[in-house]
Amino acid sequence: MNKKALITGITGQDGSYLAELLLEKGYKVYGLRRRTSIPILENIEHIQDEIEFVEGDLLDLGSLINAVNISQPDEVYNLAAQSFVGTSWDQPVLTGLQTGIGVTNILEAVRMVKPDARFYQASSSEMFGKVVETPQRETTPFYPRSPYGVAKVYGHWITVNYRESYNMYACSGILFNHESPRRGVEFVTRKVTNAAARIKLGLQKELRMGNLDAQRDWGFAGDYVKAMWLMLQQDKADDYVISTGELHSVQELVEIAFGHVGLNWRDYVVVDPKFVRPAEVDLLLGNCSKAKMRLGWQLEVGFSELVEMMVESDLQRNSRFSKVLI
Ligand code: NDP
Ligand code: GDR
Repeated sequence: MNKKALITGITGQDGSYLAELLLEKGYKVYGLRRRTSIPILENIEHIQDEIEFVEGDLLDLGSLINAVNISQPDEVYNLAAQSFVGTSWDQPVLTGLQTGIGVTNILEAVRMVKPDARFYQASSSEMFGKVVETPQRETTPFYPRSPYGVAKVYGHWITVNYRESYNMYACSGILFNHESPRRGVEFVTRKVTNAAARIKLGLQKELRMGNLDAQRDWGFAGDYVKAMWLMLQQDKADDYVISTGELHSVQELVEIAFGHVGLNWRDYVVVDPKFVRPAEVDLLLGNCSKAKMRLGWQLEVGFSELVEMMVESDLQRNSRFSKVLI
């Protein structure tokens, strides 16, 4: 019998790569989708016929109970969240509900309907926030610096708590930034690669940015979803850091992206205080030795390769518009 998985956040970056991976492995994939006035399925257009969609929302417990009931999953991946850190200052309450309390809702649905299902929670390096220890690992104390980070800390601990309270197989993956051509355009990597492509094609004149000195540990989303799956295949549920162990600044990202299309970034990039955050996370660098040792997880795509892959994809996507304009 094929395994069954329920993925929340299936329309997002990670949901789409995870759905592809599970379909390849022969899973029956159910995707929780919320109602929108215009459906945006860009990331999963190519596999939508293979996915069974269930309508629901993390804020609506009844809809989650229904989704778990319909799918009777062996594995549940909770990837849904208000995931943009910047927006979390503009909508802190909604972020708290979706990114924090929403985790309790889905855990409750699983506990009530299918308590033996294995559960994955999408935790985040944003929980580390202000540097207390570097590189950061599973035991590093949390010091979140945004309403998003605070909500993720709640989601993390409620997952641990359900494991300890109900003996559920519940894991929390503390993933560092991971990117791809399917990344939302407001996140810094995609904002930069999209702008480099558009400027090259004559569709945009400049790029307005926030803090160029921020440093991150950026990996490829396609590699990271493999770690999510591995976490649910172990004898015992546990929490794992997933990262590359390499640090790069936003400025380096800009240099590589613009360099790839033969432009000097200094001619186009303008620092705009509008994009500087009220409280910044200066540096995130992960130590994922536990995942490498216990899960046998490995990454395949390096930083420059990732940025170049994203620029190439944005060149292709945007050249459609430039042809229309010509
Ligand atoms: P995206 O923003 O691309 O996707 C978020 C998904 O959540 C979308 O499918 C969205 O649906 C869905 N969603 C949002 N709110 C609700 C809700 N109330 N009910 C149901 N669905 C909802 O995020 P990513 O794919 O990048 O990230 C996946 C998860 O991993 C998130 O939880 C994120 O916080 C976390 N994470 C991400 C990291 C990264 O670097 N990408 C690193 C660490 C953690 P819709 O299409 O309808 O908007
Ligand atoms: P982050 O990702 O906040 O780390 O959260 P983002 O790409 O938004 O920012 C990374 C860093 O770049 C700096 N920065 C800018 N960021 C954006 N978006 N736009 C800009 O113009 C800009 N200029 C500089 C930011 O200040 C920051 O330091 C991501 C999300 O995917 C979360 O959901 C996830 O949990 C974490 O990664 C790990």
